[in-house]
Amino acid sequence: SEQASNFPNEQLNLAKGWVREAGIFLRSHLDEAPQVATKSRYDDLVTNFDGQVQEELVSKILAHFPDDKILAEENGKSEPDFDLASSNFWVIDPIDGTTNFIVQKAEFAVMLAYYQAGKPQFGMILDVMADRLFWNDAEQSYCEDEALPVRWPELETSLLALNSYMFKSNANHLQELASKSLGVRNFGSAGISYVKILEGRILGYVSNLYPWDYAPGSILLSKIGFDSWTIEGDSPSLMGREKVFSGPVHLKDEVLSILSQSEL
Ligand code: 2AM
Ligand code: CA
Ligand code: CA
Ligand code: CA
Repeated sequence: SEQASNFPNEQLNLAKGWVREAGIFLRSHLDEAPQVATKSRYDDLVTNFDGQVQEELVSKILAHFPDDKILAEENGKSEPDFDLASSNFWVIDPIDGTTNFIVQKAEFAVMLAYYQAGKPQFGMILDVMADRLFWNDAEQSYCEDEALPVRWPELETSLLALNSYMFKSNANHLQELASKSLGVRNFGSAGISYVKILEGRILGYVSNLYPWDYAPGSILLSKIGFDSWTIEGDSPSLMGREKVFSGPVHLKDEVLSILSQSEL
């Protein structure tokens, strides 16, 4: 197909190596106490490793693709200074689940997404401690070399992942949604939550997310019959933070009709 022949295989194959190298770097420095700083509030943390991993990924990308653009969480790259609708760009979260990285040394991810002429092409999530890479080509998503099946889960027989900040601040309609499910889980990492969805362990994820949190997972999910929407039912804009539901397409209306009554 035209879509398959245009697929950026060179970028995909390079990015797999770069993300795996980032994982090796992080695992090899785990016995080193990270330098921790706060960002917006006491529980919004960043370490020296977040910046180092991002700089390494950015320099590798720009060495191969000097005209590509970058949208990334750290180091002043968090606002797009290019046209999202027409550019070739990379969205990077160098460590997703920084608090887990600091406190648990587990359940964190390195993530990126690639867009060609403004169109999503591939997402990549490395579960660093499990050393498992989730990625996609034009047709399917994979964990390592294993293709992930399309799924049609139902709420009544599935678990939901919820963001703990949202749950603390206004739980009313999240609780209504949660009560229709088998139970809720909180993983402390958007990337790990997306991995659980891709594996069929979790039905969906409700959270308040930046583009680098939801873009990689959303592209991966699009190959198994899932997607991400704002509470209003739109595609997230890649502009700033948005309340996002990621889940199966066949449950979009049911879930958003519950969430849209709330003031999350
Ligand atoms: P991060 O670790 O890359 O910051 C749980 O905290 C999840 O929400 C993580 O994936 C985290 O990504 C993300 N997140 C987004 N905004 C956050 C914020 N302001 N504070 C803490 N975590 C945030
Ligand atoms: Ca962060
Ligand atoms: Ca993140
Ligand atoms: Ca991060």
